[in-house]
Amino acid sequence: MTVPTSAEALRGHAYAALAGARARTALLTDCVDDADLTAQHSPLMSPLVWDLAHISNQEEQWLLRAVGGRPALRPEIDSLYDAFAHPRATRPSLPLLPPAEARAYAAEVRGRVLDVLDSARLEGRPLVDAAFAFGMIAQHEQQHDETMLITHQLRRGPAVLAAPDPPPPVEDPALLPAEVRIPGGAFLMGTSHEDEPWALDNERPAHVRFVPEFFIDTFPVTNGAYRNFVDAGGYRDPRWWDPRGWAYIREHGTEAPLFWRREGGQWLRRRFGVVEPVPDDEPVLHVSWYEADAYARWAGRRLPTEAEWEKAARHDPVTGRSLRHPWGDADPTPDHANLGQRHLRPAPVGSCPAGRSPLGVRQLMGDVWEWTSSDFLPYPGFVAFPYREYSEVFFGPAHKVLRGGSFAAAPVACRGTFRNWDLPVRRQIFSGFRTARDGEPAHGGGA
Ligand code: AVJ
Ligand code: FE
Repeated sequence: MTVPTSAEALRGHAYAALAGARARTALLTDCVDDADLTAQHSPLMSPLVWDLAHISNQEEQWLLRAVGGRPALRPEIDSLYDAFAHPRATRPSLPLLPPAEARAYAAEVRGRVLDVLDSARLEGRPLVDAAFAFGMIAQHEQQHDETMLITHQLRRGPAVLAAPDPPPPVEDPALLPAEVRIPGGAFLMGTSHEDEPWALDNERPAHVRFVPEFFIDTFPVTNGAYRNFVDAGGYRDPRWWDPRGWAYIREHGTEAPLFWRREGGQWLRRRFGVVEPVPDDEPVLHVSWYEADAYARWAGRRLPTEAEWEKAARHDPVTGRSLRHPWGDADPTPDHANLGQRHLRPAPVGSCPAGRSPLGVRQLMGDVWEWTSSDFLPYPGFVAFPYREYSEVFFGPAHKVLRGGSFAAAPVACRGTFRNWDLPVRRQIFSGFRTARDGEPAHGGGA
């Protein structure tokens, strides 16, 4: 989102971002009872009550203690909510704050944080630094809200969340080219705090990248297209798979995206407590990097690199500028992208044509996080900020980059430069992908 520069506007902006995150946290935690909040719905996830107090503990550490210079409110619980001290699977056995206490703690921290935000102390510090901390914490809460929505999807039992379906598609994908040519050349990748005051450390610094000509899918890969891969025996043919992915699907008996099952010749899926036929025209959801990579190979294509994805999303060939979002510099509206948990599913392909990139690539933001072929690595000149554990400790070949944001990603935590990452086996996340291919090789001599 566009971050204003005057102190007063900045204060209002930070206030709105914090309030928006808290409204969503309440939505996700008020709809279930205490037993549900403290239960572990999957060993991949924390109990919801852990996320709830972790959000506020981070807020206390950064906004009350670091920015506000206030004394610690509850230093004794810091280690309980340290994500590095306790793997998710072990969190239910910790002496966590019970739901009522976690909520009281959250309210207490927030009250004092708003006091810090109002107070003169903010003025005395470099505005961008202090403002960044508020933006970072609002984004952190929204990221955990997406994590909690994943927990809801893994939770068994009747539906507790509801949202209207996205409107029908505007464009007919069959009338558009299936892929878009991205011309070879340099573009500016990443961003700076001058252009994007709330950019996280891994998005910085902006730097020039040369990207050779390539072609990229106009839309994310749909369920219908992915089903052809499944029905063609794609999960039984090692030719398509990275050997580590092949070993993993053999070991786990994987034969379709997570939450899919075949019944009477039809593919059904479970989505937030409801079982429904898999809709053909929706971007495929809940696939691992290995599944995305195997589909691409089967289709005679490959995943885009992270630089290719960002160039397809941000490069304006007329001005040579890199835009904040595919559609330009304006904050997202519902016409641009399916973001922010307004719907509990990706929008069908052909939705949100106003959100297309200058080169004509559709639905890059929102709907599904898109796997790229790239490892999560620092940009040249990277500096960890404000703490190594946000990005730096995850750099390396173990994690693959996802781009674009899902239907569950909040606008405040989503932009053309935003980088997400996960292990290549993970598929409980709201992940999909699109494919790419190399451009024509440059010809020597003549022409
Ligand atoms: C950026 C989504 C990979 O959830 O692990 C939350 C965000 N970092 N708390 C994650 C995050 C610290 C992170 N991802
Ligand atoms: Fe966190």
